[in-house]
Order: sequence, then structure tokens, then C-alpha cells
Amino acid sequence: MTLPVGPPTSGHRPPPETAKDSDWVSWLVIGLAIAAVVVLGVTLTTNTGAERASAPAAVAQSGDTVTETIRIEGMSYHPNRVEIPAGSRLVLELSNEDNQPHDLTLNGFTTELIGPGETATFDAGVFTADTEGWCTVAGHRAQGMIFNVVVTGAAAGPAATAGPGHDMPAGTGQVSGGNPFAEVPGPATRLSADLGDEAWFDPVLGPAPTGTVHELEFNVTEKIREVAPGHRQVQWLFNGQAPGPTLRGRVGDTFRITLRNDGTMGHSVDFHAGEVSPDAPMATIAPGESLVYEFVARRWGIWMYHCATAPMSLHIANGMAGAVIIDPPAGLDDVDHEYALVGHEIFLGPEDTGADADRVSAGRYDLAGFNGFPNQYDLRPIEINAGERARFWVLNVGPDNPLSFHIVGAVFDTVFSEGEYSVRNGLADSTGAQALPLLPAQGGFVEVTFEEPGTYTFVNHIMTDAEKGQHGSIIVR
Ligand SMILES: [Cu+2]
Repeated sequence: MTLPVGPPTSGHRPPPETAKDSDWVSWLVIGLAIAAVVVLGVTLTTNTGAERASAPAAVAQSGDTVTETIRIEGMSYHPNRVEIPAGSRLVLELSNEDNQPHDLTLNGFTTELIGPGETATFDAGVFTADTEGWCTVAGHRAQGMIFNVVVTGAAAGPAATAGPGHDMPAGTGQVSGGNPFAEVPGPATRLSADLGDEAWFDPVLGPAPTGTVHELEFNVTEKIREVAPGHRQVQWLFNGQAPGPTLRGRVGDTFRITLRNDGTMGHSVDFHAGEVSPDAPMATIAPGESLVYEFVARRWGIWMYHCATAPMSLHIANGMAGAVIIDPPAGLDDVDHEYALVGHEIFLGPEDTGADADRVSAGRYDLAGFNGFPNQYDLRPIEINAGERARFWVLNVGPDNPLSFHIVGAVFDTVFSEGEYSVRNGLADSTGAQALPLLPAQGGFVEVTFEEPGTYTFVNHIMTDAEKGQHGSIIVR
């Protein structure tokens, strides 16, 4: 496809749809095309194919047209830098040999999304100064998907990089840690908020469904949700929820998941409980596509799943992670209640774009939570009766930080983590544990009997994260 020239923009670039749908742009393109036909008719014998590909030949320019072939692969443009004489027009022949869609915004113009295996001819206009371009797909610029045009024979000047501070490449951001996109709710706000049903995530874990084959649909959408009191933003979701659905089965069960992408960008899924070649089932699929991911759960425990599309940090930060719980062949010890808690960081971003890729890349999270929302079990505590025994499954989906799960006032008589019991109720030595430590993508469970009534709090005992919202209450009656 040959892409039309769009109007120059500065600062915030409009999404491609906006430019494409603008009436005046359409008339401009038509006008330029007519002019080009007239010019072409006069100069046909001397024009090259490349020049004909750049439609608006009638635009006044001082230099020649430079055509470069650019391959897109591995989150990079190859080459990622071209030199052209000042005043020249640059036309890029883009070839996407990567496994997911990309685009290029450069000099005020933006290509359509170029799918895997597709090519595009991109007229990036006339250059008078060094200019930086990048891929506008979420997170790709932060991952280094940047293209530079270096102009020769012109007075040196700063690169014409568009955008405010949040558009700067990773690693050069704000030192203050302040969030330019959102007012981060403090503890008083978080502990007095109304927890709506949309944000509520039931922590109660039911038994595994009957049957040995679990067929499920995972439908990926991108929609605006409340992620902290008073703050709504786009999240990327499995089946409309963050964390995604908690799956449960037994050793030997088959899970057959149909992943359907109803979002606007590539997504995928990676089940840690499965032992499969990643190539086909974990492939990134384009919007409108689907695939079937089948695995047999051969080993028990609590396992993470997540979107595996780059940058994974951003896809996970936007909500694309969840838990699979597999029971051992002989079952687990009897308890009165089971709960599942998925721990994670929370990155507040603009409502329409969600977590900011540069802040995620720099690890600048604002809040932290269990099951998608800070302090939600302070607002709606878990309630059990004195003398009852509970098992808390805990999974840390990060994306980056460790989690030290602790319940104030309780000692864990049983702890299972990543394939082994470290303490277990009923064994002769009668020891216990105070915390379940989990790095990202690690999980386990603790068991505890609450003997006395009271309000017990559970926290990430990395205290600054508890203070950011990884904190909840258990009311024992
Ligand atoms: Cu994704």
C-alpha cells in the first residue's frame, strides 16, 4: 500500500484514525493527487518509479527525493538511522518482518499499522532538521523502537522530537517520581472509598470444576475501568477483568483455551502451568484473530499466566495476568475456606491510554494491590469465624517487584511455595512461618487457623507496598 501524506502535527500526535478520517485531509490529498497527475503528465519520461510513489510531487521542495528500504524486526528498524541532504524528501519502503504489527510516526506523518509480512511505502515529507520518529504501538517506543533522520548540510539544531515529558525515551524521565497523568489517591482516600462492583474481585476460591477437560474462552478487550479510587483508565483484559479469571483443575487435566483478540493491538497468552513449545500457542495474534492454546497440567501448585506480547511489562501492568491453580492427585488438606490473592503493582496513566509505557519501563508504579485494586479488602474485608481454618493462595504477577505475604497476628502452620512445603501442620517439629516470599511469577499458599476474634490485616510486608495498597483485612467473629 502507498500511504497518503497527512498534515504535520506537533506535540501530541493524533491517533492515525483521526488524521485519516479528517475531511480536509481527504480534500488535500485529492488536490495534491490531481496536481501530481498534471506534473506527472509533463515530466513522465524523466521521473523514477520512486518519485512517482511519492504522490505530492507538486509540493515545492528544494532537494531531491531519497528512498530508503527499512526492515522492521525485533522491535527495531533496520537501519534505524538515515542521512539525507537538507531539503530532501524522504520516502521509506517499510517491510515488517516481525511477528506483530508496527507503524512509524515521523516528521508529523504516521503510517497505517503495518502487519506482519506486509510492506508499505511511506512518504515522510521534506526534512530541514534532524528528526526522531518512533513506533506508536503501545510501549514500543519505550522499548527502543526509534528511527532517526539526520540532515546533512544544514545548521545544527536540536532533534525535532515531538511530545511532552512522558514521550521521552525510557531512562531519561522525571527524577521527582511525580505522576504527570493522575493524582495518586493517598491512604485516607483509599480507605474511605466506595468500592464499586466493577472494581470488586471476589477472593473466595471454589473447588475445581468437575471433569478433566476444561474448555474456556479468553476474550481480550481493552476498556476503561476504575483502577484506584477516583481514577479510571484503559486496561487490557482477559474476559473483561483484572486479574484474569482464576482457573482450577487437577493434575492430569487438560486445559483448552480459545484466545480471541477483540482489542486494537496484538495480544497473546502464556500459561506457566503448561509444558508446550511456545512457538504456536504463545504467538501474538492480531485484532480479530483467535488461536487455541491447549496444555495438560502435569504438576500441581499455583501458576501465573499472562500476555506475552512485547513489552510484557506493559501488557501485564495493564491487567493481562492471572492464576491457574492445580490440585495434587491426592487432594489438599481440609480447610474451611480458600482464597486466591493475586498481587501486583498499579501504574496510573491517562484514561484513554492506560499505564504509561515509559513509567512502566522505569518501574515507577504508583500503587499496589491484591486482585486488581488497592486496599479493596480493607473496604470489603474477608470474614470468617473463630476457630476456622483458611488457605490463602497467593500469586505475585509483578510485573517487577517482590511480595512478602504476612498476616498480622497469625502464624502460618503450613506454607507451600514453588513446589515444596517449608512448614506443614501436624509434623512433629511444630515450627511455623511468618511470611510467604514471592518473586514475580512465583506463587504458593499459607494455611492458618484464627483462634481469637478480631481484625487481622494481611499485607505485603515490603512496607512501602503495603502503604501503597497491598493491604487488606480479615474480620474473625
Ligand atoms: Cu497483551
